[in-house]
Amino acid sequence: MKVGIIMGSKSDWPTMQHAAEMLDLLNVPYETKVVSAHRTPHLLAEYAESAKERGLKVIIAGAGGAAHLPGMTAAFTPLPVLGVPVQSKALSGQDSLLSIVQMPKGIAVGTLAIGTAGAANAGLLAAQILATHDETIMANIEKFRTEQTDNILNNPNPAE
Ligand code: RP5
Repeated sequence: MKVGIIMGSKSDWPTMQHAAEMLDLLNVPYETKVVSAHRTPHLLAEYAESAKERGLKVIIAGAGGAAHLPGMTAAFTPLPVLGVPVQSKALSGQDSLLSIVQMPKGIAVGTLAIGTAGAANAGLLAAQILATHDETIMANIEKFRTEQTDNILNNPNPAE
């Protein structure tokens, strides 16, 4: 597996499945797992500390509310970590976003948009990181981008 997709709860899956779907589309192998910074802190440490040795290249971490999972994962691994703020019920994901984005200098998390767009783009960005050293994935990304552009250019009428 090249990408690890982790999330704080099963309830995050409807959001995080969009990261998995993007990786499926681009033919990038990944694994998925529930790992909670607060409810399973030892599992988080074990997962992040072993990720590089297990061959993962990028980790996507999604969480909502007091969303410490991406930052704590980044603290335990030198791999790039992409954080997805899950849209919370109480504060619509503003809490998740601010929890993930305001990392202290020295430990980096690449923070995506709140919700499903952020999850899909996390999958895309993970593939783009891998594509710097993988021509097959690069070709898949370029095909995806061309099709996306052509789809708009070939369907310009919004009322149709
Ligand atoms: C976070 O708390 C999870 O990432 C999830 O977004 C949120 C709510 O979790 P559940 O109470 O639905 O399990 O840790």
